[in-house]
Amino acid sequence: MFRARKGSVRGACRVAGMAVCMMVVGACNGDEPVIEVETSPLSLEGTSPVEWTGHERSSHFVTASDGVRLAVDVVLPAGYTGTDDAPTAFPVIFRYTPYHRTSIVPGTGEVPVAPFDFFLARGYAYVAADMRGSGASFGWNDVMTPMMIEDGGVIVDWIAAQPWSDGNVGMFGGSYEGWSQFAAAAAQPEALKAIIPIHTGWDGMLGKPGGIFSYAFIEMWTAMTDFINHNNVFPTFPIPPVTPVLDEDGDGELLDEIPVDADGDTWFTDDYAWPVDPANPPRYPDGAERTEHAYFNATMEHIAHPDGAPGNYDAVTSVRSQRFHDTQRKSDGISPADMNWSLVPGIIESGVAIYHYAGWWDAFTRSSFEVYATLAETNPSRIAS
Ligand SMILES: [Ca+2]
Ligand SMILES: [Ca+2]
Ligand SMILES: [Ca+2]
Repeated sequence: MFRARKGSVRGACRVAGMAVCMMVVGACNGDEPVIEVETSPLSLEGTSPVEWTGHERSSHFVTASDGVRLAVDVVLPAGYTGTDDAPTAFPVIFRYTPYHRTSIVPGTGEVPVAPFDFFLARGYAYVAADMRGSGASFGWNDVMTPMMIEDGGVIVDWIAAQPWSDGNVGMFGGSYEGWSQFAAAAAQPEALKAIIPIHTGWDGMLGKPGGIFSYAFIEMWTAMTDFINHNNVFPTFPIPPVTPVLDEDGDGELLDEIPVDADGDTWFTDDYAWPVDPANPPRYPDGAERTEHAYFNATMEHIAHPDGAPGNYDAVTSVRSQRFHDTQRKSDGISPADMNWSLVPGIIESGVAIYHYAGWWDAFTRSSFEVYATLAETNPSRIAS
């Protein structure tokens, strides 16, 4: 761990990133230290008092500019125990994720919100959104699809317009959820004040560290996201299906909105025709009929279809095809550089405050330092390990 103040060689680091930073620090031998890395970021000193004992969750669709419906969960503090009048508008912690905004536990129908109950107990609202092409959102994606940038801004603007929001939004999350914070910031929504990107997956070439295709990592990640984007129920898989947005039969239950896996292979996506065949529509655990089939239709939009209908692009193929930073990929014609460095002007213009958080042995330590070094002089910035 090195502790040091900001110094004259930071510009070099801005360009070259972590590896060179470490060399520069070594060369400076402590005389011209570079980056101050905080080493006690988890202190709870100064946090708001615990004044709420519960929460209320609801699900919504927010419509993107191209009409794609994005699934958003809103979790508000409940059970106020403070002595002042109970607040009705809250600052908001927003998580923008490809890994399910919330999951519903098979068998119980429970929808856990931990660890964000920490914030709820202290008077923050928690909002989580499924990226397009994931969870219960409609649409399709490739890795870091540019429309996710605009979507992030749309959702923050939507949050700011709600009566339970006090107009101040902060974001939190790691890896892809670190990138999504920079994406939302680049859209410059006025309410977004601060972000906490953790071991950020920033570089569009992160699947090719040093120029070499990290096949094992990308294959594993692709398989995992394929499972969760199909809302598959696999007995030993740690991420249950995403929480349905609509209670289409209005009985207060949500598990019954997930179609039956008719042939018992853990996937419901292979059991029914899509578009929905009115003569043989998806079946549900309660045997009741549905009209919209929102959960089924959203999930099916994530899937690559043999007839050429849009679906999520295969990440192994996508990353493999990205030979250089400026190589345009087939799915949407963008390059790895379009996924991150092109965000920088918008992030600077947003003025958002950034608290980077990384571990020395995380997969994306280099990314965290690259982004910190790039934005440290333009945006209020701190970094911790
Ligand atoms: Ca229901
Ligand atoms: Ca099946
Ligand atoms: Ca029912």
